[in-house]
Amino acid sequence: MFTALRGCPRLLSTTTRCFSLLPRLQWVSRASEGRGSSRTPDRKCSAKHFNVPPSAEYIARVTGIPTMAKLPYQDTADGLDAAFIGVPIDTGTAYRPGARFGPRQIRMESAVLRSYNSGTRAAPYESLVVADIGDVNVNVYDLKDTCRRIRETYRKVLASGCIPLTMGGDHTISYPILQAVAEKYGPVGLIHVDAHPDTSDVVLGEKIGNATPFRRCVEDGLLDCKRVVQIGLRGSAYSADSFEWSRAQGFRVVQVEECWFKSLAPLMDEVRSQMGSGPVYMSFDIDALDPSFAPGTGVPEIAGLTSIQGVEIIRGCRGLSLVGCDLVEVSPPYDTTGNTAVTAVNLLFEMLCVLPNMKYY
Ligand SMILES: [Mn+2]
Repeated sequence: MFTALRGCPRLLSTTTRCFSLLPRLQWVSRASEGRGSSRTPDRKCSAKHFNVPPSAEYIARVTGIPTMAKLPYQDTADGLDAAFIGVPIDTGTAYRPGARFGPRQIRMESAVLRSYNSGTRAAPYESLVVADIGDVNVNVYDLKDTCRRIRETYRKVLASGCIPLTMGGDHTISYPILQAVAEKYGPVGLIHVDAHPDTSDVVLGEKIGNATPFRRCVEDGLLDCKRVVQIGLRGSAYSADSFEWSRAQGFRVVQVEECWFKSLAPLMDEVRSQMGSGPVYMSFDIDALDPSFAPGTGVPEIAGLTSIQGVEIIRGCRGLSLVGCDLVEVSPPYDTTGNTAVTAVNLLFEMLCVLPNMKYY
């Protein structure tokens, strides 16, 4: 409705003053937008009907039910090009808990988002039909059952042709998500941004947890190992050659020391060449960023990437055949300012803005 009214400021101000109409102004649904050609006056890219979040120019940020980016909620991925989906678990966390509250906090802080990317001039809501499809109904008592539920949910999401943008949740979730992704696409390229390789074999006797997902992915043949890059790895380790297993699989390992004091745009030129035209999944652990930017996370490590470098990595994925993205390990109880979640919100928006078929002004 907002878009329909954009060209009619007098009508808009009259309408927004009318409190009884506010709930209807929260979202522009595809269903309502289709009624009458005047409702899409300034869209040039497609005849599709899009979901457009309300603008804070007219609808106060603090109003409404907090879906991701103030998009409409729907309970399946049907009809969507991309969907935000939460996986609220921290039962795979080896250290600080709290990531089960990540999706809720990300949604709440996402009220800060606007509809366009001023840096790249991406117009995601003129390009793709996007919605928030809620959370996977996890089993908080049983991590393996949770993995089964994630896998089955993502099978359905992917079968509908939708690209999932996942809000974690601890990093365990990338394994069952990639099981579903590889079922559809075969072994995929992976851009893994993290302080840690997450390639342990067994931790405390367990094969499934937030330190093991990418070891399991390799064992299951889910990754095209020559098209895997791990960026931002650092910290104290259990041995001196902690990243050797990754290199032995054919992964490119970019330790954080290679990232210090420089733009990562040149690195991403190389990563795009490495990924080629095949399907690529992006997994972004918020702990890749320095704890000064993102303290609210499970296993913080100092001397990490800057927020700017995080954005450069994601913007450097433009042009790739991204088939899914996740942003994991936001732990709101340790996020005393909320800025870790705000950072996660903006990184997820940047992910949305590099998906295939994006329109840029
Ligand atoms: Mn991780």
